[in-house]
Amino acid sequence: MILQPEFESLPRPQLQALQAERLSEVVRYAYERVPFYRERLDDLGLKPDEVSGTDDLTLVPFTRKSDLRDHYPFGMFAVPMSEVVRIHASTGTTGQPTVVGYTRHDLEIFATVCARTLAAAGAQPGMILHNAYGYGLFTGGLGFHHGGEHLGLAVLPISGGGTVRQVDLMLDFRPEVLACTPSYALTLAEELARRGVSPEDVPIRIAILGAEPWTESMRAEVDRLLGARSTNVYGLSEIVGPGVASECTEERAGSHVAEDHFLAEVVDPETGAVLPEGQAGVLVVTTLTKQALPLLRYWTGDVTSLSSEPCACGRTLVRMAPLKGRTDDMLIVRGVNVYPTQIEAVIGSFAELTPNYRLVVSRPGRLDELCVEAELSTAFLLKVVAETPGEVAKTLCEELVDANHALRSVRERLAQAIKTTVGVSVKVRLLEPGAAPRSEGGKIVRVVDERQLV
Ligand code: DLL
Repeated sequence: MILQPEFESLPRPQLQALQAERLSEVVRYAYERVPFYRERLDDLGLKPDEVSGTDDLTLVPFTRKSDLRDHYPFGMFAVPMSEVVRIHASTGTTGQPTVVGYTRHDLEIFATVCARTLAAAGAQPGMILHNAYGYGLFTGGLGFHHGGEHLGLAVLPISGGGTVRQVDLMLDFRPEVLACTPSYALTLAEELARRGVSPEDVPIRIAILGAEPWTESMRAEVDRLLGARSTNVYGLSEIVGPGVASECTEERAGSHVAEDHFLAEVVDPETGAVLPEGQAGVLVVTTLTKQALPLLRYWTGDVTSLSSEPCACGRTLVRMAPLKGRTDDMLIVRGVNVYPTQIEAVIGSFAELTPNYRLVVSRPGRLDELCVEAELSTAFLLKVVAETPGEVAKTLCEELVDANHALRSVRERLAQAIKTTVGVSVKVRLLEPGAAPRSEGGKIVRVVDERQLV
């Protein structure tokens, strides 16, 4: 279902005209109300009316996370606190959190784009939404809460964590719609499988997953275990939260950007030049309608590409490809750029493994070492145990793997496949089922870079 066809299916020339009009308004608004933008543009000798169309946007410099940090907490707000009705913050891995404010109007936009996301995934009034995104400073929980209510869903504000209770309620209340991170969807699926609930008996039919990178193989696993059809949702707190872009259930091939509210560009990470459609670079977003925290050309750090190819769902909004990673969580291992999602995709092609893994980068000598800790599936390990005569050790130690042909083969084939696709030699450590980190509702930490600790 398309919630707002008047915007989501607007012919592109009209959509671009709307963007141009809103862009010139927001540039003037930011210039008049945010000292940071006034100084920036004055320093360049740029008058706000010189940015009258989207082509002029390249005149405006990028806004970076460090700019928000330098004006911590409220220095970039464009309205007095009397007009702010909500504050969120994202806890970065380093430094101060990024603080975001919303006026009542901003919250309406936030609820609307989340409602669009739910509708695009197939949710309809009358359905129950099991909302397991974290409630609190993180935007996921409250974003989908209000989005669900806006669409007319019955929202269960369960938040993240407490997996056993989540599954109890899921089996009692029978929600059709699940919203959470992809890693938490797998945690829930594992708990359901542990209880012997088969996918046909899991009530969930629609899962709206995002907030962290995931792959097609992970999607296949979630869909299979839950008996659901999952879609991807992208967003970031600085821009609004979830709902900046979302997949439609028809194609599930890239996320439609809510372009009437957010103008997307993809730029070269080195030169900052705008890249043509189809080329991967850093996503840069300009808010077109936000009041409390308007952002001009915000450097998201997320690596993607755009496509305006027509879509079967009828939306005309440009689509962004699933994230390749972030410019800043890209690992450089012995000079090779490695995105964790590339390794995740290789792991996903092994039936013997679960999608759960951890990457540990260290520098034991002078050279970097990347260890891929991959988790064996219960079914495969049981098969190995059944076929192995004699006593089998309870813990999966290196010696056991060395001594067992089937386990050794998985270890070698995985290392080889990663070497071929990613171009870097890795050490593989096989973990017992359940031993890799699991999400308790939040974003999962899959990469440990021990090089930074020395
Ligand atoms: O993660 C907002 C959100 C909540 C999105 C719920 C989707 C669902 P932040 O905590 O500010 O906001 O983190 C934003 O998370 O820049 C991306 O690097 C990453 N991210 C978000 N969605 C996806 C996704 C929320 N679908 C940062 N795929 C972004 C990959 C994602 N990465």
